[in-house]
Amino acid sequence: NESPAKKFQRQHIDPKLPLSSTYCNKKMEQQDMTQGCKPLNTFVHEPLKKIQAVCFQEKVTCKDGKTNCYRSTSKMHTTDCSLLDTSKYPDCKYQTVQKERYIILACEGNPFVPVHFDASV
Ligand code: PAX
Repeated sequence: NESPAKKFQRQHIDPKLPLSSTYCNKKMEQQDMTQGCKPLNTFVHEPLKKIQAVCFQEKVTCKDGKTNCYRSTSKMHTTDCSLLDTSKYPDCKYQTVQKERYIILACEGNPFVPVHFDASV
């Protein structure tokens, strides 16, 4: 059974920068997000420790009003995978867009680690 922390790592962490425009089509499938075609998913291309450290950076309110969100103090390399409206389930097709952004994560537990990707700014 996958822990919330491991689920976050599977869905949102890939230390390697994407090298191609088909990154999201492959990576969304490999990381098991294509049963249902997840509509939007962000990968962060930074080391695990650097992403976990965000839980101890700037505290902010989450989109849903909860108070367990944290914004990174530096910009990070990210890729947004957005489901194309021409995509026909179960063949999930994504647009791949690389961005350098501040990330906002929800953190929980002991150890206090990321469990949800709230937004990027
Ligand atoms: P999730 O299901 O939203 O959260 P995600 O981040 O991969 O998954 P379980 O037990 O799995 O249900 N959790 C929280 N969620 C939200 N807000 C707070 N504060 C919070 N604290 C704890 C994973 C688990 O984290 C728990 C939550 O209960 C879940 O527990 O986004 C929908 C998805 O799209 C991604 C982020 C979400 O997937 P939205 O907009 O509805 O919040 N996503 C979204 C993204 O990857 N990139 C983006 O830019 C945006 C906007």
